[in-house]
Parts: sequence; structure tokens; C-alpha cells
Amino acid sequence: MAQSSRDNPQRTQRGFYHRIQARSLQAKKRVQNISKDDMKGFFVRNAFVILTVAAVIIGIILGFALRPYKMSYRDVKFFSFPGELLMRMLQMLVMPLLVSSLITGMAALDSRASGKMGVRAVVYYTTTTIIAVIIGIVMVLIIHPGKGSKDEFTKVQKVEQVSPADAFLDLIRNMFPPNLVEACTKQYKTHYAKKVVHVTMTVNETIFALNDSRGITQEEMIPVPGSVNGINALGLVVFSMCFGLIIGNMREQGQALKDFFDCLNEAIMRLVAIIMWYAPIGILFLIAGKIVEMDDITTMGGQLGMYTVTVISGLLVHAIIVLPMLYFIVTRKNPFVFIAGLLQALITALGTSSSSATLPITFKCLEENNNVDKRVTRFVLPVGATINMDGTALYEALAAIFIAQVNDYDLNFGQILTISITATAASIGAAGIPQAGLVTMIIVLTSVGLPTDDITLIIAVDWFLDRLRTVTNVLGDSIGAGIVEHLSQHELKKKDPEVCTTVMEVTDKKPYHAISLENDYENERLPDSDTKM
Ligand code: 7O9
Repeated sequence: MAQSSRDNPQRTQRGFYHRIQARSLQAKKRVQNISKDDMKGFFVRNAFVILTVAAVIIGIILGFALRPYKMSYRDVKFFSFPGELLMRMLQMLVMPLLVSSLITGMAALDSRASGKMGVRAVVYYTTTTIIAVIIGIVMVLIIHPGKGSKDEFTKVQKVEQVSPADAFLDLIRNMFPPNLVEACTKQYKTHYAKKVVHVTMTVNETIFALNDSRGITQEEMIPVPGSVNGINALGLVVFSMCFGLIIGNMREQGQALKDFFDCLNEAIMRLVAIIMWYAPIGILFLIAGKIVEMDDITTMGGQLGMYTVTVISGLLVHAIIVLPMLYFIVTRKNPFVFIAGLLQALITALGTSSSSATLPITFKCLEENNNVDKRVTRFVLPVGATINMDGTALYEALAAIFIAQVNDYDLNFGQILTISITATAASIGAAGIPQAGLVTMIIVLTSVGLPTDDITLIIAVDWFLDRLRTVTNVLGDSIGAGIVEHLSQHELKKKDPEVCTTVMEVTDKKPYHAISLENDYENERLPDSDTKM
């Protein structure tokens, strides 16, 4: 058959038309068959997405419509109150969600599987972050937005100096919170205090006063322990992962805790489902409020405008080309179908400008729309939200080079490399560094000796670019979950969730049988020496 059609091109062509005709007929029939119910079904299924997209559009229109009225600060705060409520509701869920999902995620996998999955996730995070930094640098070098002088910028303020060494130590300290309850509300931060020290040798160029004929006293800034408000995500992640791993290995003894956190996670996800109905209203007012509040865009200088365009193009290249391509190469599935399932999370990220507040919605989208395995999302998403920030890394590298360009400061290859490394490290450590946004930017700038006060030049557009960075961050985490799931199919199949559910369902009806089933399964999985009790 194949031979004959290859020999006769006319026949092949006819066959081709025939097939197309048949297909179009089929499609026509399908369209005719679409009933009102189908349409209703489509709207009900996609209600969230449709409502959320509508909220963004209405929010933008409303925001611009209200701008001419020049509302007072107090009025703007009243106006964006529904948005503030959404932020508070989402943030309320982040802590219990983070802890319960990481613990159950780790407990559901044996240590070898979670180790392998962890390595895959970390490789993905570092690769994408490095790619993002490279895109940022290439973009800023090509577009060169920082031509001209600094004169067109007006706001120049002093920026607090930070010591990179202290920030790094704070990061490590925050990984091990001494008080878990406090870790839910506070982060450790080194503060500085003035101390008068007595020195017997002359110290150059410092403020000193003569004490007596034998020596001098000198004022010195010394680091003292302190804290700032904010969830210590890194500490909670470290604790929950270790805790989950341990109860996973405890088998029957750990079952009660496993069930507890499983149940907690399920309950939180049901709360998320309720909050999702409110999300469109919240997003509408968050966006409208921000547009009403923002400074006049027309006064924005040419350089700052070009800078904004550069950042947007960098983020777009990463989010629309690199990440989808990576997803396609690994999974051979359509990345845009995957992204369409994430739309609500991406829009929430745009509205809240916080990837941690978006975490609950990201979970829902991935698990329900994209059917990503719960054991993967529970494990990968919280870690991703904490350490994987592609948009932030791209932004920090780009901003540092922009500041160099504005100052007519020529960077050599070594300095660009230093910027890439510090920007990557800063995005990984951001959640563990108190008041990260500004502090990490200062660290990147000081690493190559750029003036830190110039951060104030780009603060005018930061609120806007932050939203786009957050979308990129959330997309990076979610695509990471999709890729890790695909790569871990083998490990996941070993302990199929269906097996777990059947066991659980049976447990409800026939407890004894279920327990024996479960034990059999455990015995099969563990080496002989381990099963001795
Ligand atoms: C952006 F895991 C969680 F959900 F519990 C979690 C909690 C808090 C994860 C992270 C954090 C956290 O503190 N993150 C953090 C992120 C802290 C400081 C700075 C940033 C960087 O934020 C991004 C940016 O500014 O580029 C962006 N706004 O993804 O949220």
C-alpha cells in the first residue's frame, strides 16, 4: 500500500484531500453538536480563569479612569482595601501550607526517591537561574539603556550600607531557627551598634578622640543580634524537610503524624479553593489601587523608560522562550497548554507581586489543571518559592549593569562574571536574607564597587518590574514541578498514588485487611535488615 501511494503522487494527493475533507466534516459536526450545556460547562470549568482575566482588565480600566481624580493617600488605601484583604488571606495560608506540604511530600517518598528528586530540582533551579542571569546581561549589553548622564534622575538619597559577610551569616543562621514559633513571624538580622573602644595604636582616618596621653578611643560599629518581621521561610523549609524525612522513615510509628499533616494539607487546600472565589475581586482592587497610586509615567526619563523596556524584554525571553523550550525538550509536551493551566497563578502573582503569597494558588493550578503529582508539587513548589527566583536573578544582574552604564563605568569580563555569580547567589538566598530586596541589590553592587546610592534611580519603576519578576518566578517554579515530575516518573510509579488511595479506602472499610496490605507493601520496599522490628 505504502509502496503504491509513493509511486503514484496523484493518488497520494487525492487521499490527502479526502482526509482533510473528512476532518472538516467531523469538525463541523462537532461544532453543530455543541449544545448550550457544553458552553455552560466550558464557562463553569474555566470560570476562575475568565473571572480573573476580566478582573485584570477591569482593574486596569478602573485604575486609569480614577487617576484624574487625584485621590488622597487615605482614599487610595480605602480603595485598595479589598486587595489588601486578599493578600492577608493568602499570606494566612502560606505558613501551614508550606509546613504541611513539605512534611507530607517528604514523608510520602523514601529517602532515595526524594534524594533523586531533590537533585533534579536543584539542577533545574541552578540551570534556569544561570540562564536567566545570562539573558539579563546580554539584554542590557545589547540594548544599552544607560546612555547619557545621571542628571535626568532626580531622587538621590542615602542607602543604608550592609556588610555582605553579615548578610551571608544571617542567611545561614536563618536556616536553623532556635525557636520554631518565632520562625513563623521573625527573621534574624544583624544590627549595628556604636561602641567606644580604647586603642593604643593610631588608626588612620577614623573618628577618634584623644583619651589621655597613653592612647586614643575610637568609635566602632559592632554587629549585634536583632530581628525583623517576616516569615523565616528558609528555617521552616529546612526543619520541615528533615522532619518529613524522619517520619517517612519511621513507618507505622510515624503514621499518625503523616496522617495528621496529610489531613492538615488537605484542609488548607480546601480553604484555598474558597479563597480562589474571592481572588478576582482582590486582584481587581490590587491592580486598580496600584495604578491610581503610581507616579505620573510621562515624567519618566528616557533612560528609565529604556531600562524598563530592557527588563521586560529579558523577562519575556526567559518566560516565553527559554522556560517553555526547556519544558518541551524534557517532556515533549506542549508547554503552552501547561502554561494555560497556570494562568490564574500567574495573574495572582501579577496582582500580589509576591511569589510566596501566590503559592497556595500555584498549588491548586498545578494539581488540578495540570494534574501534576501531589508528591512532586508538595516537595518542589515550597522549595522553589524559597530558593528559585529566575526573574529576580535576571533583574539584579541587569540593574547592576544599568547602574554601571549610567555612571559611565566600564565593566570588564571579570566584573560581569562577579555580577552574575552574586546575582545568582542573591536570588537563591533572598528568602533567608532579611529585607532582601534592597540588601541583595546592595550586595551585587558592592561586589564590583558600584555606588549603592544609585539604587534610588530605579526605585521609581521597581513596583512595576517586581510584578513581572514575580510572574517569571512563579512560572519558573511551576515549570520546574512539571519537569521534575516527568523525570521522576520511574520513582513515582514505584509507589503509585493509586496504591496509597486504595489502601486508604480499604482502611476505612476493613481495617485489618488494610493494615496487612500496607505492611506487605512496606516490606516489599524495604531491605531485609530494615524490616526487623
Ligand atoms: C517574588 F515558601 C514560602 F512560601 F513560605 C516563602 C515565604 C517567604 C517563600 C519565600 C518567602 C520570602 O521571603 N521571599 C522573598 C522573596 C523575600 C525577599 C525577597 C524576595 C524576592 O521577591 C521577588 C523580587 O522582589 O524579585 C518577588 N517579589 O517572587 O515574590
